[in-house]
Amino acid sequence: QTLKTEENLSPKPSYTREDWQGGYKSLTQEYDYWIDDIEGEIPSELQGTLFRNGPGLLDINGQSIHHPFDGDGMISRISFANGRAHFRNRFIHTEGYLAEQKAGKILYRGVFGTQKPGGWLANIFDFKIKNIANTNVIYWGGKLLALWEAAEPHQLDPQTLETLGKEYFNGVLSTGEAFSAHPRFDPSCNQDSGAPCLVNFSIKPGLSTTITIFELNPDGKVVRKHAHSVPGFCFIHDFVITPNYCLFFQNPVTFNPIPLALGIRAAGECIKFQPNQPTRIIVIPRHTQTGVKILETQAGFVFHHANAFEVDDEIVIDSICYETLPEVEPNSDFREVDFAAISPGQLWRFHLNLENTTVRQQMIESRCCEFPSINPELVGRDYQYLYIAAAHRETGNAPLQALLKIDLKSGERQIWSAAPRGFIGEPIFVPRPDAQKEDDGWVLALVYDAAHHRSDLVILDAKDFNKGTIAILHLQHHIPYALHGNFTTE
Ligand code: 3ON
Ligand code: FE
Repeated sequence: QTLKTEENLSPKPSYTREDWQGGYKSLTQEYDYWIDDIEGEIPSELQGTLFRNGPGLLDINGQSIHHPFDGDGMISRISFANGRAHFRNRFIHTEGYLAEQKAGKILYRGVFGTQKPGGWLANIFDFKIKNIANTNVIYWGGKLLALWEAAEPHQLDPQTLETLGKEYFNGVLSTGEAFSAHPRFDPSCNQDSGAPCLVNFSIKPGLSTTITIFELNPDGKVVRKHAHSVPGFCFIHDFVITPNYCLFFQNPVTFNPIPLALGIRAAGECIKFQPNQPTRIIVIPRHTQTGVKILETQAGFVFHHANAFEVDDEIVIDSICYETLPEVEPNSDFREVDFAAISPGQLWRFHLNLENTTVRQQMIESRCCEFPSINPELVGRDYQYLYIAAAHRETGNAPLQALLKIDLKSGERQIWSAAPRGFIGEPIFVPRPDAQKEDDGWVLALVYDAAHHRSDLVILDAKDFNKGTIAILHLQHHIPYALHGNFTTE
């Protein structure tokens, strides 16, 4: 439905904090059932599996974790065939998950502030990292992989979701080596005669940072790997690709390891945003060993990019930008966050000129938004349509309650909102088989419905958000707010 302007002007928020908080309750149970509580109809052409990953536990046996990004990874799998859908969820059996479930208490420090009970004395000089495998899940080379950016992937059985072990790509990764949670799928790689390939990176931060690029063929084999050292500390969560480049935003932050060492603060709490330092855009050629370029633009913080493409002598990058990175504070409760005090994510377009190393930028969407999705055939290519989770209201920072479709060529917007009691996660665009048009397909998203304390999977027609949902699949339980996932037709 289209939002009315009076609604946006009235001071009443579009949600209550209590409703929003309901999506941050742990889900301890593992389910396995056919979804039969459905409004509307599942399109029979929608065939394949939606995998999602995110923190399933917000506490360990009643001990609250400090931040959702520290929560143990849980996979949800919704498979579609012949107009029916099946749900299954399983926790990833990481070493940390198994040990903590057995002990019934927190045994590890988390990157985002979770500390072992017992104060700083219990945490001092503990640099051990808990690979929680909670950020993304991909199906590639016949393997289902749960990803977390600071360590190696976990391989899972795509049917049962049983954890099979850690994945090292035939010895390409070493123990504990990172493999980011944001790979990009190049639909047609010019190095591989047009075959698809997966491009990913790893970050090894320090006084200078090593960025390693991996390219995997459709069999899941690493076919290209190269490493580059860039000056300064990097906190890089995501990147974008074009046919010829990998593009990274080096956010202006500093890292002070002392409170980490002393057991007072976790790693993520030692990162400080530097508003007077520029953001650096690191341009790494995919297929030559030399030619890394670093461009500078104004300060800002980017977690996620939507897409990038090459046009004439420019590279265009679309990204969700924050004015600052709010610090994670040791004695705070994320459930009590003051939304109004935090800058919203907004969509910007950057134009890079590699010849004279200049950057131009313009804001495309000022409404608070996160979790962009596009047609997978257009990754790295000029594109028209972007789907993104957004706040119900046009202005201010607020939880994500709506889905926004942006036509980047005409500027037209379409919005579908689950407010006041629904809260939305990452949308995924799924092309219709044999689609001819870029937006011929569906947008799938999980919505937490506070009225029933359960989650729904909503299916929208990507061509027309204004006609409302095609189907709403009511799950038998809630799914804690998730991070990322993917749809596979294999
Ligand atoms: O010194 C380094 C600093 C650092 C922060 C060492 C390091 C590599 C261990 C490290 C680790 C970074 C990690 C593990 C980052 C993980 C991030 C994560 C799990 C999620 C990020 C999510 C981002 C966004 C924008 C989520 C938005 C969510 C909503 C709008 C609400 O649902
Ligand atoms: Fe992410």
